[in-house]
Amino acid sequence: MPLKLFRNGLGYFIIFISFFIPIKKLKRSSEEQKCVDNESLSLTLYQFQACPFCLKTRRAIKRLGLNIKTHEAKNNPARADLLAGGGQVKVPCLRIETNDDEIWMYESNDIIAYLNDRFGEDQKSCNDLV
Ligand SMILES: N[C@@H](CCC(=O)N[C@@H](CS)C(=O)NCC(=O)O)C(=O)O
Repeated sequence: MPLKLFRNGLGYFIIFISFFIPIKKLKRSSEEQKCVDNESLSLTLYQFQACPFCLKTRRAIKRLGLNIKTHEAKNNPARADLLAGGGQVKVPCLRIETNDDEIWMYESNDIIAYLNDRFGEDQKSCNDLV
């Protein structure tokens, strides 16, 4: 219990500090942003508010200007959904819905790499829309 309180306190302290560290947001045309918003509908982030790895992931999401739904996995039903879908209650986890399947991606570094690859400066989709 004291360890849990300490971890939560530390998490919120890191959130507080990060509030003062600016995020340089990626610039897009409104057409590109609409396309990105549309693609983001298929993504959901399961997270804990005070988790540093989740904060890192949320900052990457903000930098990329993505409107991704987030679910607080401390509570049900999100916790139960995460366990049933991904197999473990570990955050952050990005649920990626495809046409006929879904992927539950764990590990903040993997999630950030995936988002950078899909929506970053050299993005593969929504690029150079007129
Ligand atoms: N290497 C992982 C670490 C993730 C991690 O340790 N997450 C913690 C929260 S900060 C967690 O989900 N712990 C399980 C629990 O608290 O039930 C990452 O970078 O995503």
